[in-house]
Amino acid sequence: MKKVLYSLLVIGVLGLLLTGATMAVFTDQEVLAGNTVATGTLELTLNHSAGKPVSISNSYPGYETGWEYLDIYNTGSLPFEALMTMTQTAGDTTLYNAVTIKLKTSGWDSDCTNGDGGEKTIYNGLLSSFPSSTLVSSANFWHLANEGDGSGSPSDNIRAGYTERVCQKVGISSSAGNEIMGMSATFSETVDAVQDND
Ligand SMILES: [Ca+2]
Ligand SMILES: [Ca+2]
Ligand SMILES: [Ca+2]
Repeated sequence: MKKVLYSLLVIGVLGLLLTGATMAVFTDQEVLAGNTVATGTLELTLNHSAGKPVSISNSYPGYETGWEYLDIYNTGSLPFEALMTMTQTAGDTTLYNAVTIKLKTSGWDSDCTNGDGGEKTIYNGLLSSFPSSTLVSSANFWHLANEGDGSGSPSDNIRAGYTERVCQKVGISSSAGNEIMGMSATFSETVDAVQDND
């Protein structure tokens, strides 16, 4: 029995030696050094016309402001989608529910009022019915920011270094009546910038 074990041990050692011998191969190696990964920045700056935020007094059913605007400026290094949300922050909800808003892009130039063919309506209706997180940077709404967009398809983003001008009018529904007399309401317009992956 001892002899058999000894024999097995010898075979094992020989096996290891043989294996060791076959593993002695030539090798070579080159290194490609200096790979670096860095992240970009996603940053939005909101500018606006002198008439924004609106401060309307003595309004009435059927009242409407002239065109004012918000400029959504991509101050980061990555393209982003711009989404808008309207929120009542104070005052009478009865009046808030009678406030109307028109949103459109300024078209082929920065002028909200010249009615060029690129001016497209984003929303026209009651402020309280404005869908939250509405995409306002789609090329369906033609605007300066997306002209010749090379940052992906669909063209639904604002490129780094570019500005989209969102024109707007605020008014009071002409179907409102005495129930809104002598009231006041305050609202916020929130713009969210979301990383654009397509
Ligand atoms: Ca225009
Ligand atoms: Ca895009
Ligand atoms: Ca997108």
